[in-house]
Amino acid sequence: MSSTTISDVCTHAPTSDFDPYAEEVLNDPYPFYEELRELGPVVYLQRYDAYAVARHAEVHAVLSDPATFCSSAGVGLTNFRTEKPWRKPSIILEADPPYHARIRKVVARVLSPASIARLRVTFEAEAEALVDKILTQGKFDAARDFCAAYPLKVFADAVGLPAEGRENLLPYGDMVFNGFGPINERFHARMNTSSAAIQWISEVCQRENLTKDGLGADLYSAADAGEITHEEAGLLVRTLLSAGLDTTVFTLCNAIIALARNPQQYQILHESPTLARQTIEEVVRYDPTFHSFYRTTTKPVEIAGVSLNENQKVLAIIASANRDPRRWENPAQFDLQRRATGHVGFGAGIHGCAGQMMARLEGDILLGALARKVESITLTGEPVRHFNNTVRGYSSIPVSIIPVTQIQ
Ligand code: OVM
Repeated sequence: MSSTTISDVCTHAPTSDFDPYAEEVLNDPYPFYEELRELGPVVYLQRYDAYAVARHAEVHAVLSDPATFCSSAGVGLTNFRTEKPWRKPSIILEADPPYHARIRKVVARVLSPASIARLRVTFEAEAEALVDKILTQGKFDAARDFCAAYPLKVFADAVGLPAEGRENLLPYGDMVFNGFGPINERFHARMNTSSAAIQWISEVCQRENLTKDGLGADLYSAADAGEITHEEAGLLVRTLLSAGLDTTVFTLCNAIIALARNPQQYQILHESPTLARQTIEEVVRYDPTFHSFYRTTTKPVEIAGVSLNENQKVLAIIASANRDPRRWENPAQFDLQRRATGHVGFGAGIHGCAGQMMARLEGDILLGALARKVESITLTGEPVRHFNNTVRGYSSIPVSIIPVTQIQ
């Protein structure tokens, strides 16, 4: 009678009607995240029949245990065990060990610090040229002319894409990231206008449409060496194009907004441009592009005393973990001199962002060039938010900048 079973000591998760995809949440999710974190370590989201973890410790724990919290059932709301994915699943993002490890090894090598180091000289020259261009403009749209322009040039060149048709890249990524949420209006609206983008993407993933010396070609070389198949190489080029543009573009947007709204922080960066790398790190902690993704339980499991059944979707809210006061001092403060290491803005564990060194390289170089040549950045109007189910950024950031020399 007095024997205690696991189910006696486990509590149920508190229920919430929180909607991660509501416009007011996407506009400013942080107050909602605070509420979720305070509700408990695990919260049941009744609208979506999913559980959410919003504290740093649980987010980290979920991401670090892929045997229990798997990715092969999809990292969006759609459960691939019971529902049909809108596109062929990613062979790296939406895959589990041991298959995942074989694929990841190839991608990790292609995107390793050693292999991307050769890009630095070109990336630097392009960053200098872009900063010089915006300096001649003085007033411009930072989202379009700076944050989008740079990755669309340097990353797309690095992959080995043709110059023609790059306008398809951001709409394609927008669809992919909407697709991790519910199949809602936002998803359909983008899907309806994107058949040309899907077509273009599938063509440029083919070997004959890529340059011979880019990252895409490197993936096909791994196929020649027998590490992956040629079809897998094509799917991994698709991964580079899905995950590599909107993400870096929006991270640069979030950096510009954080710096423009915290002029004393920009001043610190301006005085010590080598802090550019730390700035990117703090941006990815403070206001990460990627807000949340799901895992699916492979067995009954307990998280912080709460029992979950098998085959449950669990939403890991990484942007909330990055603001958890249990982990960070003054989490809502943008402080580029803080120790931001340990944030989960690039995820964690075996699925941690494979392109993070590339993202840091681009951000470091571009913000460094900006910091050296620009005295100050001022918003000249309201930034326009871009609404997407999974990633947060801007479609327009009107700014004016003052060049260094003008004041000297
Ligand atoms: C992929 C993929 C797509 C979007 C994001 C991502 C954050 C990966 O197709 O593999 O990682």
